[in-house]
Amino acid sequence: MSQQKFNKSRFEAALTRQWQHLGLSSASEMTRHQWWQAVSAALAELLAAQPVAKPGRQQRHVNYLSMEFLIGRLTGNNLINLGWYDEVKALLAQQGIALSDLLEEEVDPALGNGGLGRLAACYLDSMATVGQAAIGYGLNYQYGLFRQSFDDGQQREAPDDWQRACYPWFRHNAALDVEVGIGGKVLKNSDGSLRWEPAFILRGEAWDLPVIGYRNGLAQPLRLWQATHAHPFDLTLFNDGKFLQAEQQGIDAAKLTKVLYPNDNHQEGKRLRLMQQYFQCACSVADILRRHHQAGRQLAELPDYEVIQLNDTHPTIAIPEMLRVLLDEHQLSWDEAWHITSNVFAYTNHTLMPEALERWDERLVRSLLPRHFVIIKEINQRFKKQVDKQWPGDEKVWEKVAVLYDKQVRMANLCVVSGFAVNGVAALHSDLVVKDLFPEYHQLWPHKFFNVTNGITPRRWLKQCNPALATLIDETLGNNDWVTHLDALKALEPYADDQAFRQRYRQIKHDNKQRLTDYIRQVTGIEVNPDALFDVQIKRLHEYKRQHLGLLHILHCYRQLRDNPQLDKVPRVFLFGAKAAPGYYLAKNIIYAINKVAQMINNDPLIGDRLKVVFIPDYRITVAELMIPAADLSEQISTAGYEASGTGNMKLALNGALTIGTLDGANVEIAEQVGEENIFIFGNTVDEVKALKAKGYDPKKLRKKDKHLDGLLKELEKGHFSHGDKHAFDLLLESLTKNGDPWLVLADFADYIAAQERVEALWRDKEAWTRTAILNTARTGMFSSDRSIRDYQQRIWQSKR
Ligand code: GL9
Repeated sequence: MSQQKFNKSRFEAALTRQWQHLGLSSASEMTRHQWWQAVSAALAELLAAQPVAKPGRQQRHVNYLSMEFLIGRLTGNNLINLGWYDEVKALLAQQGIALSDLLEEEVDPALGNGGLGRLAACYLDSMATVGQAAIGYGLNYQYGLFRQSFDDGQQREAPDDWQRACYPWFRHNAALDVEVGIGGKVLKNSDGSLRWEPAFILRGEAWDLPVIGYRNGLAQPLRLWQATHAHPFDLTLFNDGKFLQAEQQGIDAAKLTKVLYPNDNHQEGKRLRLMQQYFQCACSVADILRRHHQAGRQLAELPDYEVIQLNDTHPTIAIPEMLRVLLDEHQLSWDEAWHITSNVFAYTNHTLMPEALERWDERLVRSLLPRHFVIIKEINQRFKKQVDKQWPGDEKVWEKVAVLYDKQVRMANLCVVSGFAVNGVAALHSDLVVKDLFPEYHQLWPHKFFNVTNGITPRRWLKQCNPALATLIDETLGNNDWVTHLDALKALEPYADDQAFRQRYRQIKHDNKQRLTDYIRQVTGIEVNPDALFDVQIKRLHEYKRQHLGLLHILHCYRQLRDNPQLDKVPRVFLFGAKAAPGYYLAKNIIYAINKVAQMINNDPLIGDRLKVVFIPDYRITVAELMIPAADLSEQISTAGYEASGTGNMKLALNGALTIGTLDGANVEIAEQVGEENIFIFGNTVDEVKALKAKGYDPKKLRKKDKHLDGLLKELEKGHFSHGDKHAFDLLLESLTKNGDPWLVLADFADYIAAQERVEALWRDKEAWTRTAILNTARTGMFSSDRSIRDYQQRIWQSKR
């Protein structure tokens, strides 16, 4: 496939239809927002004619099931992938409209929480680009992730009504509507087989967004299901004059896809969430089977043509749903249905944290999905026989591997038992999945386990967000092969030693920092100096990610300058971007602490420009696109063993930020790629963390020994940053001391400070710093999500089963 040419007159005609539709008499009457709408809708219309990727021979079609797709703004990205950006820009310029202004009108579709949802979006981009036929299946939430603001430093949440009803990239195709049952009971047929009689029927509407391959003429759907009631009006009630009641059921159905749950690495266990999961899975399974039948294929052939990749355990209920449809609606035998199902599903694990591993109360599952519960019990019983053979009478093993245990359904176990592949998301993480999480399963089925290291799309995360650097690379290498073959950046290595190149590279970083400086002024009123070192920590707020370790370092720097005002210290701007789940009070307390410390430092005349701390509100994809190209230092400081991969770490390194980080997740592979001398590694390793915990780690002892650290904590305790309020940071401080410092913040503090000193030393040598930054860009090509997708193809999707 090759790029589709931009057809000016067709585009103009489509654009004209848009403003005519608005009842206007000329394009010039449109507001800027209407311009964005009209341009996007016109493009969407032209795109409807794009072909979808056809699976190659021997290639299975991929169904990527995810509760989250954090896609970010689409219009600019789609223009770049289409290769039409410059033409549309020129055409609009003739009308006095700046394309870049118009693109600012788009509200981010924030249909995800963080890394996991963004990964799904990068994978869709890469599948379309490498020609892997695929559909992304998710939910069309009315409210995306909440909007964040700060009120005297405290996080406030507001609903994110992103106006999905008039989002111009959507296409709704009523022919794809699906009916989904819920609740009710299981009945026995005369032949002894079972049948589910649901209490309610919902309707799932398919809302498609186009995912456009990079200049290859391909577009394929991201299909987001939206719930409505199958019969929005109860006509009997209506005819009885009970108008309000008549609409009642419709209102309940709409609740289902109203809001995205805002948790990160944490399960809440809410009934509505399980309903969302089931709704998403039932719609998707029905759609997959509909396409399969439409292609004239037999059910038994499903595994030859389709693979269903589960993005974490959130869509696990698709497994019993597939079995239910095959057994009850197609009358297959258990063995036939099992053979099909167990060769179709593959599962990606994204976390080892126990509180994130989903378990559902048996009673809840039974009440919402009685037939599925019977099926899960059957899977469990059959699996028990297998376990009994391998470990006769060993209750300890069974307790670990059972799908159903203690009146709970364990979704990860259901995935491993019922799927043909399980993968972790970085080399270290995949090792831990086998060794710590699923050792017994690995013993049973070693062939099921894989690693696929995460990746990021270079289209959005370099070409789009850092156009100046992209152009420099194009010019230097004499081509733009890197956009689809990121390994080609290797050829930049020699330029690390070229002073003129370094000068240009540094200037681009500086310009990006200036752009961010302007944004910071606009949203926070804080003035920062673009010549300072921009030290960036952007990710969800979570204890294991240790934003509070970053905070301790800030306190350390502040102390240094107060103790010695003449100290020649590298000027730094500490930049944070992070949302805390609304119910995660400790995380919110960390935000509050950072903001209060920021207020004091930013207003301390003694400090001036030498230290600034900025917590940028409402961190989201669009803000990441501004911050990443402007970062000098990338903070990746999680407790080793807890960050499964990280993907921000990859984006930052690719854009020339140096990493300060622990040997965790993909940091390990980043260090391998860029070389130990081009990264700042510190802290306890996974094995050291385990050993420390095993021997009974006591932060209080550590604090007693380290007077300096003790002094920093005391300042927080005494209300120095909180107008004398000694309890302002209780949650944070209790976790660090009284509650045993579960994330080993104090244990890594000294080594972290030492690593930060190495950062300062290198920063003082501008040329050496830039050289290292260039090597980071040149050597992070393997973190392209195109590579990840090829790994999935080779190791999982297309492998012989
Ligand atoms: C996560 C991991 O925590 C990250 O380390 C990983 O990079 C991503 C993608 O594989 O998955 N798992 C998880 O639950 N989240 C992740 O980011 N959380 C969110 O998406 C908020």
